[in-house]
Amino acid sequence: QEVHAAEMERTFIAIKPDGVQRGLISEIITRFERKGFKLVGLKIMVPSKGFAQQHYHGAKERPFFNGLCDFISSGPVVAMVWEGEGVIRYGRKLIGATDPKKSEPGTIRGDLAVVVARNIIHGSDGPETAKDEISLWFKPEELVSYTNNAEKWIY
Ligand code: RTP
Repeated sequence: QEVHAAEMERTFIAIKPDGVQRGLISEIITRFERKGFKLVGLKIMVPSKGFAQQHYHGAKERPFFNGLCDFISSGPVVAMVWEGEGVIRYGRKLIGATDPKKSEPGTIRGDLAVVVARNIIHGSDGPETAKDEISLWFKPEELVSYTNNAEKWIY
């Protein structure tokens, strides 16, 4: 396998404890994979509450912050890094609006979730957060760079 010289855009995607408990891991991975994005990091872990607070530090002042961090640390989370052209923005599109009541059908939350506090998935909202979240959840050596055969047909 050839190794990429220039690195492509990457985003951090997490399947929250509700998505894991509901058996939606493969469904979610399938949607990103079939689109043509490439999985370059993957693990399952139960984050500590402190870790959840770090991940959601931007929402510290929100009324739901404490409940959210309790929830995220309540069970296994599937942490992933996906790579591809425009993956940060388009990943958010695949995921759908934060509140599943407003997510379009065809999106992950639109098809698979009902309430905002159980919206099954997280995706970085921009290049800066993507960089921060990837380095919070993954060590550099846990991420792989590789070329797959499909890529020459996707790009
Ligand atoms: P996202 O990227 O997850 O679409 O959402 P966001 O960061 O744009 O939105 P934010 O309001 O910061 O929410 C982050 C996550 O907190 C949970 N949440 N719970 N009322 C509630 O109980 C409530 N509101 C939001 C959601 O899981 C949301 O994804």
